[in-house]
Amino acid sequence: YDKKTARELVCALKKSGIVRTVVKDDEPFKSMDLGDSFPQQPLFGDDQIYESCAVVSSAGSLHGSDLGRTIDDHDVVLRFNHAPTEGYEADVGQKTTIRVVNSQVVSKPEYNFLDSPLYKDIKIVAWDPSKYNHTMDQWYKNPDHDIFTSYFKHRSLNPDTPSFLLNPSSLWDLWDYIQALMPLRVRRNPPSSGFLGLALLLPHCTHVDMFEFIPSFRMTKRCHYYDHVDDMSCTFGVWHPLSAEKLLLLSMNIANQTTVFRDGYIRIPGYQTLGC
Ligand code: NCC
Repeated sequence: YDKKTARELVCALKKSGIVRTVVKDDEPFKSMDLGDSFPQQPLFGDDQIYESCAVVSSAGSLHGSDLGRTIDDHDVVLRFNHAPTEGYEADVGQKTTIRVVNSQVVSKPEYNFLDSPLYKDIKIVAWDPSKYNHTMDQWYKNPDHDIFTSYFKHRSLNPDTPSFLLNPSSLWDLWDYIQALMPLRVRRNPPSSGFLGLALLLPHCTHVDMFEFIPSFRMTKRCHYYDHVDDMSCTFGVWHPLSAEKLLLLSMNIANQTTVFRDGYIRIPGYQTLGC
């Protein structure tokens, strides 16, 4: 992959499939009369393009970064899981347009998915890994964590919050893309929420800035900016193919090295910008 240009890598990602969410007519939800629970409007209109988009990783190296204003200057700001802004505005900003949440956050009581204001009045994309090649019906019967109960409850409590379920086959499209470009075998686990966030935005942004996905000089062993746990596997991966994701994204980057390693973000041009 290192012989490919940024454009070739980004356009190949488009070719691997636009990320899809579950829609009304997808089985088994249609037959179960749950189809109408999904939002009527799509996550983005087909032709909707934003000038600038920010993907804010939850990395420990955001701590002390002072990137908050730079992040908030973007038209769209995407965050992950329960990563807070309150109390961390100087480093991560305060604007949130979309949150990508995994099924642990949706299903486990300690994250308070149904009641916390973090998950209201923004767009939400919730995901849970299916097994490779499983149908949606098989996934519904055997999710990794029970995402469905809380997701549908959240829909009925907050009908005006556009919250979507990711079509899990999109996760495996992304995995196939990563594996096809890697010289080594990649463990068959879905990409991290970070990679998914980028793939969601590339069709709809002139460019996407990803904050501390490639660790800057601020990197320590710290896992998250919002807690004090030290764990290098948060940055380099243990279950997700996170290092492979990061190598690929660094090759898609068009920002200079000062921006990447001192300021702490990479810039990836959107599909439309590149004419993919
Ligand atoms: O930690 P997590 O990830 O919520 O982080 C969101 C995204 O930020 C990027 N990241 C994070 C930390 C770090 N040091 N470097 C980074 O680059 C990654 O791209 C990551 O995807 C997830 O992807 O959903 C994940 O979720 C956590 C956890 O479930 C939630 O935070 C809820 O507590 C997973 N941790 C565990 O299961 C223990 C993590 O593996 C993946």
